[in-house]
Amino acid sequence: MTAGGLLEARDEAARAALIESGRLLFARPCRFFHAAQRLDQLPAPEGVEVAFCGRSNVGKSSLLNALAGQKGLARVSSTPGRTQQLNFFDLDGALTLVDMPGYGYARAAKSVKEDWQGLMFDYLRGRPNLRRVMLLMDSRVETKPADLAALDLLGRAAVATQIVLTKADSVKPSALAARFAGVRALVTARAALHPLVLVTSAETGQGIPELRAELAALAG
Ligand SMILES: Nc1nc2c(ncn2[C@@H]2O[C@H](COP(=O)(O)OP(=O)(O)O)[C@@H](O)[C@H]2O)c(=O)[nH]1
Ligand SMILES: [Mg+2]
Repeated sequence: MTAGGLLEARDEAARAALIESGRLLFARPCRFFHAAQRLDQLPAPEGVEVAFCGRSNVGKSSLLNALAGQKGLARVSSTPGRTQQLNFFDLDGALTLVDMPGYGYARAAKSVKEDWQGLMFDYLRGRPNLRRVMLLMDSRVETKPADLAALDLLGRAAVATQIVLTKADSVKPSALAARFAGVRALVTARAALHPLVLVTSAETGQGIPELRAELAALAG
């Protein structure tokens, strides 16, 4: 197995091998196993953990369902901003996926502080097995102050962060290209961000094999 992610794949064969290991990993059963509303409720920090975050309604639950190939795994809701808990999913003992509460719903940047100040920041800063946070951004929506505030907070927590664009199917190719360029500029400006920006759609499956491959590289 390739040690690094897709960016480190030396050639087409290495890339194909990584994509295949991602496919195999996510062919294994995935199940919800824990919810935490307080720090003392976190499960034991065992195995590799990757957390997913983003603004409410960004498509986080849909993306988790698409990754696992299970429609009802994470709840998909059109009424955002409800749960303030961390939901833990076990991918057959190989990887733990964490669904974080959405931030920034109808309340500008300071809501990141309010929503995330306690449990979220403590979790991000103190979780020894948290290997990466995938920060999701909507292809249809420009980068919001809440996203920048979340990136600041992730930086302060010193968590490796990678940006994933969602709902790529919902914009024209020209708009998608512009959004991608904007996010790339953001990544270039923030050295701590992973250089590879993934473009995904839970509707069409675009980018899902690549995201699985990135996660497979982390799971090792
Ligand atoms: N067109 C399109 N809509 C999506 C996609 N992913 C999610 N959505 C829609 O966006 C809304 C919010 O999705 P959800 O997964 O609940 O977002 P969450 O709040 O971040 O968990 C729902 O109405 C979804 O159907 C996608 O890839 N393409
Ligand atoms: Mg959700």
